Amino acid sequence: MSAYFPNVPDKIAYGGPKSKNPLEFKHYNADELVGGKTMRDHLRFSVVYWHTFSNPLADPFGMGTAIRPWDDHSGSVENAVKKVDVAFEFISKLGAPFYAFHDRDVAPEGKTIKESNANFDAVAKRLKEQQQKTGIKLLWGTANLFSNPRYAHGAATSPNMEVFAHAAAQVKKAMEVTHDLGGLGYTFWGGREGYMTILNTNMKRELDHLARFLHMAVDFKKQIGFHGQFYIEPKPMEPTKHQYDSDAESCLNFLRTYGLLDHFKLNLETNHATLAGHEMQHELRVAVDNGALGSIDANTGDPLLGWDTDQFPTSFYLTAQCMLEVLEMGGFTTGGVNFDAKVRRESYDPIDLFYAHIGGMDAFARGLKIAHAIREDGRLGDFVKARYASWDSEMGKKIEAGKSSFTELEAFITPKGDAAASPSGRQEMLENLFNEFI
Ligand code: XLS
Ligand code: NI
Ligand code: NI
Repeated sequence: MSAYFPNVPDKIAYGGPKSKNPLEFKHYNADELVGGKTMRDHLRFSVVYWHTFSNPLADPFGMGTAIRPWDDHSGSVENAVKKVDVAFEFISKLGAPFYAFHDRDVAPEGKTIKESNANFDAVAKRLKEQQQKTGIKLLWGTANLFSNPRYAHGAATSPNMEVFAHAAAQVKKAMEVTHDLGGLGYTFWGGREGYMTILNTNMKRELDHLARFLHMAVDFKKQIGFHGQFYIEPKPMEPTKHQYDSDAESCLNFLRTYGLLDHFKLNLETNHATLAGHEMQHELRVAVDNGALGSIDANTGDPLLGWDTDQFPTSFYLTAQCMLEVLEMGGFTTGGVNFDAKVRRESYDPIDLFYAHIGGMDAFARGLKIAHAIREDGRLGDFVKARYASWDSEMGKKIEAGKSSFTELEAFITPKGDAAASPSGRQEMLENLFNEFI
């Protein structure tokens, strides 16, 4: 079945940490148990259609460099159907159980909504056949509401009501197709939901419209009986200067304000956390603490480049931090580790797509083992618990239960003269402890 990647074996094998074969996993061993669960089930890897099969690798200074022998550059439905076969050969060989797409990366947009929908249906038919043949599942679907010039001013936050209506029609279709393909989720990334200048912007009205849009999506979900999880994917900027869904906390606040919290979880992306001035672990912790971590768009930025470079994750430190939070929440349910990442413009060969994904999967597999070992060891968890020990005292418990007052606390602390000294935070010792496991 080596049609498009003839030099790649039918299955990327696990070669172990000593393997020197770049087409073997060093750490990801799908069936291996970590804490009683297979690595496959812990990590739930997913390949993204847009970067892996549709991205020509252009940048603002130059055209695409990607060599993709299967692409005839016609933009035809026939070529899109062929690309499905390429995608499923790739994902099967890699051994990832899931994939994700935007409507417009799988099928070309037509001149009218009708034509676009027909194109989408034609390609979705092949996606369904390939899913059945390979057992690969759709982690989530989404609609591209940011590439077409009609969305230049936003989609659900456009000042133009007809653009809002167009976006509604597009999301309706993307939800139907996702549902039909048995998708486990549906993601909303506000591609241009934000503003470039506040001078021309009615922010309140735009946010109200975005909430209306999402409420309609919730209604439509019920209408068609789609039980997949809805996700919001935060990002603070790019393409707009200020995106409304800027980070985990702001998304949760938005969802809470508009009565949407029960219907959405977060899909957190590493490079977006960086752009928001947060560590990914911070974003994940916010979501976990609110019972709202759904899925991860796994990638990484370059510390010296200030934009969303969407690189494949390679740092064990980063992946261990991510997996600590995932394990803390008890593992993924509907979501997974979705590689929203692209190879560099200089890495234009088809084989580079394999090297990139193998490296990302290995980085997360190793991160999983590190995180599991840190939790089993227990010293880190014990330290944090001990740091808050005074809160387990009688008075601490009373405050936490909402049963104390300023007056009572004044009477409690005044005779003591001052608060007891706080023990050292031991940051460096804990950093050393973390490194013991890397
Ligand atoms: C862009 C986003 C996008 C979403 C899906 O920065 O990460 O790729 O994941 O629309
Ligand atoms: Ni993403
Ligand atoms: Ni991104």
